[in-house]
Amino acid sequence: MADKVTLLNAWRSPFGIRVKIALAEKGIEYEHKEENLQDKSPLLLKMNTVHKKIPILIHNGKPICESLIIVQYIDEVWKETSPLLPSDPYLRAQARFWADFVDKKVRDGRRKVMTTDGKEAGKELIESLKLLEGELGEKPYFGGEKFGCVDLSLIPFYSFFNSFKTYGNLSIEAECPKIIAWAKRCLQKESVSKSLADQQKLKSLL
Ligand code: GS8
Repeated sequence: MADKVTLLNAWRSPFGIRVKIALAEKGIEYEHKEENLQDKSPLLLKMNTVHKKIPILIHNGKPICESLIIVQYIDEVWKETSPLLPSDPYLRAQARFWADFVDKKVRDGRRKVMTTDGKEAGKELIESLKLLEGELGEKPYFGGEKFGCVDLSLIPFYSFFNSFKTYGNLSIEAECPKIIAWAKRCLQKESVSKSLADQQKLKSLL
């Protein structure tokens, strides 16, 4: 039986974008269902009874929730093509650590920049991005030569870097040039450029 894969998503969700990139990297065909988060569908409420959030991957009728867990699930189920996590247990743990760091520091940092006066939060965010720059080092991607889990965890937030300027008087371009160069490298990949939120549409919401 062919796999039936459905993604419940909202177009501008950085978490949903992670899953779209993972599916594109693996070349998996799926149905994309856009959710209105102000009026969630009965399917969403049934498939994520705990958090009631997108993204949700439905694989042959069974739901998987939480973007990083979904990405790891995709990597384990479709393991033949484009591995997203290293096979070595230590390197896998490192990749999970940095993906988790993105959630704790970049995601939450972005929220703080947008909801507080921005200055202090902006500084913290830059510090986190600098730590990520250190981890990236001279490698093209976080895992080395190949695009992987840490890259796809962070790249959806690139769309919001421009808005950081507006909120916190920040220039990530000046402070973290390596991250910007890395982001531009990622954007050259079709799996990334096709999955990111529409920039014009995003700008019109700011
Ligand atoms: C976050 C998902 C999330 O915040 C993940 O998947 O990694 N930790 C989760 N989803 C938001 C949309 S993106 O901002 C959502 O579904 N919000 C609906 C709500 O809170 O009611």
